[in-house]
Amino acid sequence: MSSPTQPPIVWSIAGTDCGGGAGLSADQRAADALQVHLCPVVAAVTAQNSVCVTRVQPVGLEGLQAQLETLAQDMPPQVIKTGLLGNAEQVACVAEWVDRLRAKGPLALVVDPVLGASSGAAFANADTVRAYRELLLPRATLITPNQAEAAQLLGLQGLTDIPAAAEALRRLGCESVCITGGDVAPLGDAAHEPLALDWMATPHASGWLAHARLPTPHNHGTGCTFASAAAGALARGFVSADALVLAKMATWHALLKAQAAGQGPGPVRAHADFIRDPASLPRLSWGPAPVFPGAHSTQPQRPLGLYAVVDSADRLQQVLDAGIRTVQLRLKTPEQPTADWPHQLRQAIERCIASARQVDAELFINDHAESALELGAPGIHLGQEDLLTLSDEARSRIIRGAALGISSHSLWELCRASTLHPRYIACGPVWPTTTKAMPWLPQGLDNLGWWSAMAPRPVVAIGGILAAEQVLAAARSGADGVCVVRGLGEHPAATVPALQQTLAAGHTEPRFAVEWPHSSLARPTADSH
Ligand code: PXL
Repeated sequence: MSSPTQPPIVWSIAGTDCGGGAGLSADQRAADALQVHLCPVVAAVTAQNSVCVTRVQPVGLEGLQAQLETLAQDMPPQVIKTGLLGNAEQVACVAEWVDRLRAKGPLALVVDPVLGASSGAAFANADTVRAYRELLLPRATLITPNQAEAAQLLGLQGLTDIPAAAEALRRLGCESVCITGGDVAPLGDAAHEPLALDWMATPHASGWLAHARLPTPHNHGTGCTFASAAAGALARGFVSADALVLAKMATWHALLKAQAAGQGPGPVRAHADFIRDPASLPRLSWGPAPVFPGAHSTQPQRPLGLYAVVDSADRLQQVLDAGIRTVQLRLKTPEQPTADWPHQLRQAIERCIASARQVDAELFINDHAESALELGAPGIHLGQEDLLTLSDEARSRIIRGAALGISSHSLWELCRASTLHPRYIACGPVWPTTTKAMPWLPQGLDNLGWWSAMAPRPVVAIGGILAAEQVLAAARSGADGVCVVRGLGEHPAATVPALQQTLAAGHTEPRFAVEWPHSSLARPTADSH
């Protein structure tokens, strides 16, 4: 009876908390927030309240098998998430089921290695820890240990180098790792807000996921919420890096909504509203140092409007004459540059700077950051791959010297771009484009609308925008700037005025409703992960 509108299915194999805080209670709230269907498979029954755990009773293997067998016949999962598993036999049972289900189709596995309660009670003996290491980690798409659990899985007393610990865990076979920081003292000093930092290491991106730490004592179920939210996001088709961004958002928002229930720490409360709260968007560091520069220079407030990409100083002059006031100069270094190339490049940049200055247009030089800074360019546009090759020092030199525009294609790239307080964040490709070859799926108006509502800086819609209807739709999605390349035609003076009118009209019309974003990368489905 499955229909296209059926929500994705996540099995959570975990413990109950009769106090309604952690375990399957938290998992259920997180799944509801992510709008996926949760099948709560009970692996252990705990007796606990908000202050202490008094008993942990693993269910018998037959009882666990019966639940899984029954579900498999009717409700096969996109994702299995494990929480509190009661013993090594249960861990082995889950591993077997993962293999059985993967023989039939793709299945992601999220392992939250619950080795102890936040109140201090131990949940796992040495056999269980070994079973996690040998049976579940090698099958896991993503694991979400806190620092104490990561150390235990690695057989260490504690962690000194968290990124190195994440790599060591990945060498045990899990595809992605996020070592959460909720169990450690916050980083921060009098001058900086304390941060809640989680280190993520995934095939697509690594870095510190950071959020201002919320000053609440009510944090019961934070780890369960985080792992279940990540599982829900994987079930919705996001890759791990994006799933972790969504999990961080959902968890931060759940902490914001947390309330006491009992005398001890109350439960965090995941809620579907997290996806539309711009304050919930975390930051992602560019490298292994948790560097998040403060907002710096003041930036122009005017709308970016129609945004042109040009490949010569002559074309730049044409689009300025046509009335465009935001331009990117994209000069690709030839495959076999002549001896004169550096000179030509500098000359083109200098001419463009002078032309833009004359009409007070904003000019962004694509790439060639060193030359652009040296020649006093007002703006620089960089892709994330290029920014990633730079040091933190080099990135901060760029943002001190020029306005910065940054491309972004995924949730994690949006979070990374936000750390540099750019003049704008580009969201693309909105529609399929032939201008640039890339792995990203079209963002569509749903992602563009979400970016525009959530990004802390103005958003530029880019990619495949040729016609007036597209400019209108991009404006109604909330894009501040709209990039048109080929669509300006050979004679921009003939096309620009109408496009500018359309863009302005779009900004005065009611905005499209903000929808859930979709994944901008296809998740591999063929192999076991
Ligand atoms: O937060 C880990 C956790 C998981 N599952 C259950 C728990 C706890 C912590 O208290 O009680 C059932």
